[in-house]
Amino acid sequence: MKMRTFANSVATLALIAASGAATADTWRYAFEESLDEVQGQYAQKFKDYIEANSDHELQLFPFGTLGESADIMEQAQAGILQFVDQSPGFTGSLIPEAQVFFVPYLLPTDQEQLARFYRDSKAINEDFQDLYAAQGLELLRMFPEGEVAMTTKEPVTTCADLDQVKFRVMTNPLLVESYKAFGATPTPLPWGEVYGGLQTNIIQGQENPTFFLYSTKMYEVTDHITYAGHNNFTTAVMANKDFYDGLSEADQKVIQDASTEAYDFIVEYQKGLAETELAKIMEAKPEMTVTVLTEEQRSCFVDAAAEVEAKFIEMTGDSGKAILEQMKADLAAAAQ
Ligand code: 6CS
Repeated sequence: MKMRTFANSVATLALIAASGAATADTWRYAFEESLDEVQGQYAQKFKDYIEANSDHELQLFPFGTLGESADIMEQAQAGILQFVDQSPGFTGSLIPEAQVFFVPYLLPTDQEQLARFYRDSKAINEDFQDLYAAQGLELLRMFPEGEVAMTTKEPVTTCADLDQVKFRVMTNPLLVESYKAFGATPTPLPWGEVYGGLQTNIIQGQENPTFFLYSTKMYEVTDHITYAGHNNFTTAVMANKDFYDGLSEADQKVIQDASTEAYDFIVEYQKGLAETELAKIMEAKPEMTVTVLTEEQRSCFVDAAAEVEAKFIEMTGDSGKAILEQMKADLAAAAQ
């Protein structure tokens, strides 16, 4: 090869390497639910967008294929996975501030307000981005999965009914404090142990959004559904930060655009989902009771919120306090 041609080829290769443009890679994305549940629907939209707008391919790994939530997070931090969906319910020990999502009654139940909040919130799109980045993660998007309901073996109409109830929560210290304040005996467990735990009576209650109560057949192992309006399930999708930072600007843009596309889709997808899935539960098990607590009935849960908020600040200090205040400001803005 002539010297000039060789030099040109080296320069071209260097340019390609710098831009990262010419490689068609296979990226791996794991999440905590199945393909037809909310996280799986989001992941499929994200994949479709990436594959339609780049040469890259995305491999999806639903719940169970690579382990529990804690396992897929480890794999994402190690760079074995490029993308991971882990809910703050499992991120509490890694990023204590992420527990803010478990201060009861902080998030509204109104779907439109929530959709605006997750999309525009400074706390989420700036402050949490920095906190995730410090753990080697590029936070791409947080989104809601629906109001959580308690499912139990005995009826719940007030906090006193949770006395002596071993209540499964995600492995999150503040959620433990929350259910303590509600009067229950909180039992943190990974998701894979919940159905069996209820079946064998190791636990007698758990909480999750309505669609998940149907899809995971929680109605088979509990008899009562109670809505106290105390929380909305939040989840988060992120990329391994070294991987993300090493991408070309064009690839980063495709990922950001895919996140926006998937977000808009998932918010729309969930409209009316709680109602349709509750109807399916009632069809499968007509004797299931469904109770929406009155204001009076939920007052003890509301009262517990102040205690849990104080606990959150005790656990996270100034940084948690700042996030909490920012979230409140963002929620107020989203209410308008
Ligand atoms: O309660 C849980 O552990 C699970 N709940 C939902 C709605 N998604 C994934 C998570 O593992």
